[in-house]
Amino acid sequence: MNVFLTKNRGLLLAYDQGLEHGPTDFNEQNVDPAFVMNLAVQGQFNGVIFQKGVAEKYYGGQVPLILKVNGKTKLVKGEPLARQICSVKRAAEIGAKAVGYTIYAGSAHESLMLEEFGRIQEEAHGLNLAAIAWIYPRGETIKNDTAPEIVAYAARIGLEVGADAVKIKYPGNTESFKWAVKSAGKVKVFMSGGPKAASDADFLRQVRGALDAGATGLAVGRNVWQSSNPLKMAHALRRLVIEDRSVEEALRA
Ligand code: FBP
Repeated sequence: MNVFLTKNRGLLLAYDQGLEHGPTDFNEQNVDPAFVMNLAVQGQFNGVIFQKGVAEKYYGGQVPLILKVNGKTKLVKGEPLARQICSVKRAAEIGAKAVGYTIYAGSAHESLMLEEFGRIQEEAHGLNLAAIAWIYPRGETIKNDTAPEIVAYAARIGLEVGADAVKIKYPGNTESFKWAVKSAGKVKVFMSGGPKAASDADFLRQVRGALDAGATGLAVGRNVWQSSNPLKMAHALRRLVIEDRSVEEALRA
């Protein structure tokens, strides 16, 4: 995981939403993967997250790559299931330093994803790649995916299944996230960005809360590339996450 860290903190740029949500997330500028690749470089991100197709055509090599090896569209209804769609070997050939895999814990299909992640984690470690698990409790039985005990459970699942890092949702306050970070043990915890917040300051406050709880960093997409000034937001996040500044200081410069 060290390749994704500066001063033990990491700021990752996520851009797999084209598969997960479709172009509805995009505007004229950020619909172009080249724009986001350039943003990852200019914004000095510690990593960029692509699906295989985007990586093959747009990954420039200047920022460490996390290749998502499973995924699904939002066109399908019912209990969520995202199966493997890229091999670990192919991820390594494209230049990835880590593979990413989403586990919908609580889904009627979770056993398939747990089994698949188990195999992928072993293959990734065999090729010296990190294995990062997006752990999103979801499905009929999950009433509130940001309830503190659900977020902590997600974090713990990451430890149990052998992830090097987990990407989990912020439960809304530092105290609850502290328990999640503790539950993850030696696994690095990244807060997942989520839909665009009402203001930049609101989003930065959530991230500050996660960092104060012991998070290693943030994996963010929409709150950066949907911003009216993506590069400015990227710089503010870098000051917050890597330089450990306050929200006010991060917003200033
Ligand atoms: P965002 O910062 O845009 O929320 O990206 C994080 C992420 O995990 C993406 O990697 C993924 O495509 C998306 O969120 C999944 O969103 P959803 O919660 O709708 O499944």
